[in-house]
Amino acid sequence: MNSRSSLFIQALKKEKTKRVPFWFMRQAGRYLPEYRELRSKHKNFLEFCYTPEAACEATLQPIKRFGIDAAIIFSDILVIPHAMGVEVSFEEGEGPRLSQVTDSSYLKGLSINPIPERLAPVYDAITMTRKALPEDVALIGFAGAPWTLACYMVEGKSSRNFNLVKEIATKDGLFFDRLIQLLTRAVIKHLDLQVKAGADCVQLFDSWAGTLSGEAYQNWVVEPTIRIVTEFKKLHPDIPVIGFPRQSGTKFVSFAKETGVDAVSFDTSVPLEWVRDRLQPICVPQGALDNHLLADNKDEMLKEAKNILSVLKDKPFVFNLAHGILPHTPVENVAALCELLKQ
Ligand code: 1CP
Repeated sequence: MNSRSSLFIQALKKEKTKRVPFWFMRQAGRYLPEYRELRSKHKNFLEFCYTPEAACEATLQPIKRFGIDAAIIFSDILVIPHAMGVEVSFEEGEGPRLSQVTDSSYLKGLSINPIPERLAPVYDAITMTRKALPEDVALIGFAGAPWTLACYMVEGKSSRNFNLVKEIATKDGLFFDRLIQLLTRAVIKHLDLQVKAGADCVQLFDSWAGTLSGEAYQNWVVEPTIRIVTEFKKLHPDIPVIGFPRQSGTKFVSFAKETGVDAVSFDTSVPLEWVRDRLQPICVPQGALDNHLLADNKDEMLKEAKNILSVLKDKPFVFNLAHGILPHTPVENVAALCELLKQ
């Protein structure tokens, strides 16, 4: 067995597995005491991400503690805008802050050329982590999808409704299309370099896909993903791609069909029986235990995990959460879930 024939990769390739493989979004993070300890040694979050030894250690922490089937490299989606020339910082308790990109005049200052050099620490962390991981644990590389990256770049921070980016995408389509095209090329480059460094699979996080509908969803979520998957597969035909157009509801099906991703990470916006009947026949579903249930109600959470397995285990499936592990999640709840999933 090697990492490219691990349980997780087998499932993504639609092969039958002896049990359902699992990993969790944000499996490295503040809920782990060893993460808080490591994090306290680095004053700023990006500096932490760009220190290969630290990123490698953070990636390995949940694997050592729980024996999970896949590791996700410790980094962030905002390293792409940062490498392209946007100012990015993470203020304690406030989330990300970026210098805004709101019209075509800002595009001159952005380039994808510095990506290989500026993100070299991420690729070094991947190579280091791949060497340190057990052979049967897959390593996931990732990027933010163009729409979600554009949300942060235009707004300059997180937002409740992303009104500004939607207004600009509608009123200045020429600018917005150029921004999305530029980000699409950046994402392809970053995913390519992560695979060359040792990633066994990649995931595309479109966290704010669910804020769009109709033609906008098609233009800014589906079309860029088609281009990313097409170009990526030319470079790495055997590396699985997982799409995560969060909160897409019934659009998960057309997303899967049109983009050609191998797997779709779904969430609690769709019922499990619907996932089994509509999504599982066309791609490998990944998901989708409620992260709040994991944090706040251990007994109900274990019941729901069993329910998810019973509905989806008969065809290729990867167990995950609907969204990342919350910082107040008891470690004990995650441990109990892992025990259940390994049985
Ligand atoms: O100081 C800290 O510990 C900061 C918290 C933190 C962490 C642990 C941030 C800031 N990023 C990360 C790591 C991270 N981010 C990983 C790797 C670790 C793992 O999953 O185990 C990954 C895959 C991400 C991806 C990411 N970053 C997404 C997509 C997934 C999602 O949550 O929807 C997004 C939207 C971000 C932006 C971001 N980075 C950090 C925060 C607090 C945010 C979200 C801000 C917001 O709510 O808009």
